[in-house]
Amino acid sequence: MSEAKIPGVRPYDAPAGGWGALKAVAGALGDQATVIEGGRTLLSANQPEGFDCPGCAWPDPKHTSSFEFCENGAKAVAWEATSKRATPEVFARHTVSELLTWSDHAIEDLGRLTEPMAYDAASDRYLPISWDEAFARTGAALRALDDPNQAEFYASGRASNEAAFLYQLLGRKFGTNNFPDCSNMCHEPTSVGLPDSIGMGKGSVTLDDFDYADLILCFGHNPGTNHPRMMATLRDAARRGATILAFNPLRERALEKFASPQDPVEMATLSSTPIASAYYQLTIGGDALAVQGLMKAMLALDAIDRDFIAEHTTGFEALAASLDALAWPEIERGSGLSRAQLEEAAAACARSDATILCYGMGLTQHRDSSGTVQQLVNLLLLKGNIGRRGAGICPLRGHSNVQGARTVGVAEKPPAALLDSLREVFGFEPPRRHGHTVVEAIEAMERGEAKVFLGLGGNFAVAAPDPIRTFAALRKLDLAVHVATKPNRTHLLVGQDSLLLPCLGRTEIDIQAGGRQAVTVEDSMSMVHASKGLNAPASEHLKSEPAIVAGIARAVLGEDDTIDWAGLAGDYDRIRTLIARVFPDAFADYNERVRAPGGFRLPVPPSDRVWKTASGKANFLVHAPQAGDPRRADPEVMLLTTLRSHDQYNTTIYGQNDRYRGVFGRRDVIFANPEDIAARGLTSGDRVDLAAAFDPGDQRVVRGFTVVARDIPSGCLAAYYPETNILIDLNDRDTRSGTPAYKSVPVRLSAHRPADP
Ligand SMILES: Nc1nc2c(c(=O)[nH]1)N[C@H]1C(S)=C(S)[C@@H](COP(=O)(O)OP(=O)(O)OC[C@H]3O[C@@H](n4cnc5c(=O)[nH]c(N)nc54)[C@H](O)[C@@H]3O)O[C@H]1N2
Ligand SMILES: Nc1nc2c(c(=O)[nH]1)N[C@H]1C(S)=C(S)[C@@H](COP(=O)(O)OP(=O)(O)OC[C@H]3O[C@@H](n4cnc5c(=O)[nH]c(N)nc54)[C@H](O)[C@@H]3O)O[C@H]1N2
Ligand SMILES: [Mo]
Repeated sequence: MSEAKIPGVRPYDAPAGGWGALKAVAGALGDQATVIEGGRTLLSANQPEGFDCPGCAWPDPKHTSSFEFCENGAKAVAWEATSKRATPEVFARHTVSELLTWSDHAIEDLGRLTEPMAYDAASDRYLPISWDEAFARTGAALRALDDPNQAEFYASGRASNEAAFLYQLLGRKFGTNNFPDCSNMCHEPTSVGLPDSIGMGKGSVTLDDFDYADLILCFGHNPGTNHPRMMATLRDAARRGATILAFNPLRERALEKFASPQDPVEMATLSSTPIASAYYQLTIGGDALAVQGLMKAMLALDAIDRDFIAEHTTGFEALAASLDALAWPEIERGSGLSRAQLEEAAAACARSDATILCYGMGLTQHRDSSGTVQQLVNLLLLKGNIGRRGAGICPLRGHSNVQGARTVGVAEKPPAALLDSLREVFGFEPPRRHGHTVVEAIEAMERGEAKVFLGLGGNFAVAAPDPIRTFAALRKLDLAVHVATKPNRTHLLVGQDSLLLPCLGRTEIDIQAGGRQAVTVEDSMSMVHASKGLNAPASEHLKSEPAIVAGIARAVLGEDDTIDWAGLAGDYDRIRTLIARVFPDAFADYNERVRAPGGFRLPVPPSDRVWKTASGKANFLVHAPQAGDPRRADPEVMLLTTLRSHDQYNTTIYGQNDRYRGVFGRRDVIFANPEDIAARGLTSGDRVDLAAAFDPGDQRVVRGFTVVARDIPSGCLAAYYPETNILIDLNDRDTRSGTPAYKSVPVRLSAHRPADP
């Protein structure tokens, strides 16, 4: 494979981190003209008195006394603290139809929204309106609905606990549980799979556990790009001799070697630390069978903790029987790993007295992911690796507060206890009927049943699968209201009426009637802490998210509503007091505890081996084994996994490089196995088309991308999201959680043929 000849594709041999990362930060700050303020801004990220980095949900070390360096955190901060502005004058120059022809990067790169705007169909432009009018229009549209379930309250995971709590209160008082949430596209299999297994839908480890683990298993996540601060933790673990094993179809550089930009020796000598000692390149979607192979081999070694199993679990016999019935050839075929490889990894599991299992989107975005998550738990339970120091399950959450928003009630299937508590504290009867997930919300819009969409952040339409159906569904709305920091494509898919409400970001000073405010967030490890911005707001017209939600609430529910919305938005301590009343076990003394440096940890019963399941124990759950993906019976059908590049944050594309994968200045590439390329009469570097495998029409095609040979298992392809979302069928999702199967998209690869005119 002569990659050197492909424009923009060249080998990148350096470790992850290192000087490349420092150079990239300087570039990101320069591009957004945030150099002077940005430098100061960065120094406050994840400091006890600063703001929570909007980059990811990895926790902070307890004593953050020195700046924790993170390239992609720096990009996220620079992107928000930019000096570019999407003012009314900018919108006056471009029609919405014109903006729709721009790239996702170009639309957001217009900069920060500065004033409330409303779509004007006559001129096909967004024009400024007053806040009062924006609230009044939203209130009127919601009140005009025949049924509160005709509204959808979407949330993306950057909203603070305070904003999210008010949002769910507004939605429920209005009368619906329609809270489609970005987690429906992300870690929903964790929220659905873990409770039946261990009684809670969150991870069980703390950051300290990584200091004591013998073995760390990494399934389907790319920390060098998506959780860069995790690299410091993995590096420390590797250096003190812990074993790290990676299970990933692609060889991700950061899981191979990492140089810490904070280590003067590594920086001066250009050396690095090896991370994973073995790298298992399983087939896309092969995780459930790989884990079953690991367990089968562990049983053969008798590497199980019988006392733990007897005292703390149910279902072991059934699991053992299912593994017994599963033949090795089936495991090998379905996982793409050999028996010898799995036995080698199982031996490492057997040797370890404390194992942590980390996983990300490579595991959760398939058709059977909730079941796969339960298999991960089975593997840990075999040796009692939950609720022990140095051991546990570690789902790597996405957005910086996606977990917190869920905790405080943004959930389309709310637990009865939450609704009972809301009734008691607020004296109204909350709706009991379950609401819509993201995909269900799209279907409801498509049918014309959902008429008003509110988005608290995010880029709903671009993040979702199937733009052909999803974009058309949004255009059917009576009203869309987008609370956002920057413009994006979802805002341009206008129906009858559309409003853009500009909000403060994490980095900005938030002053309300009660003085300067801090918000609170929860990280991947259930730690809750405060976040306080320090930059001047991007515009004097911005409102905070809690203030916007309160403004909408007053317009919808009336000025005489029994909830003092204005008072709550004026002083967030009062919101936290209410959160503490609704969730007394988790948030008692919220205001006091969150003021302690580092914050506090929410109760995580599995960490103490308390199992809030129906059986009162941790449950081994049998997962009907499925050897490989039946859709691949046709040898021409390949599975595509859709990934993030190093220069993007979900649908926000910062730049065109994916440095660690050796791609520069472009995103239109498809990684494929060299033999698969040859078998189709192609050569690495050729232009190709990728078509949805089971679609009768010819619209679901990505045309003219360049195929690049890579070390990836046969039958597997990888390409960037969101450019490839057109290939993903809306109906293709995890059967139990509804999470779109973004990581196993059946496609056909062929030589490029220009579209028919
Ligand atoms: N800089 C930056 N940080 C981010 C984000 C971002 O976009 N940019 N996004 C945030 C969000 S919302 C999230 S959810 C997280 C996402 O963080 P990740 O979960 O790391 O996200 P992906 O880029 O989707 O990478 C998934 C990894 O899974 C692997 N993979 C693909 N298919 C399979 C499979 O079938 N099995 C296995 N075992 N592996 C597979 C891919 O090769 C890739 O390494 O990051 C968060 N942090
Ligand atoms: N093919 C494919 N599709 C995927 C995925 C995949 O791996 N493959 N991953 C899925 C996952 S894991 C996720 S989480 C979703 C992401 O889905 P979303 O969370 O909906 O998308 P983002 O791209 O994170 O949203 C970006 C927008 O958020 C707004 N924003 C940024 N900061 C703030 C803020 O502080 N407040 C407010 N109100 N708005 C703000 C900006 O306007 C910006 O344009 O995408 C999903 N889609
Ligand atoms: Mo996510």
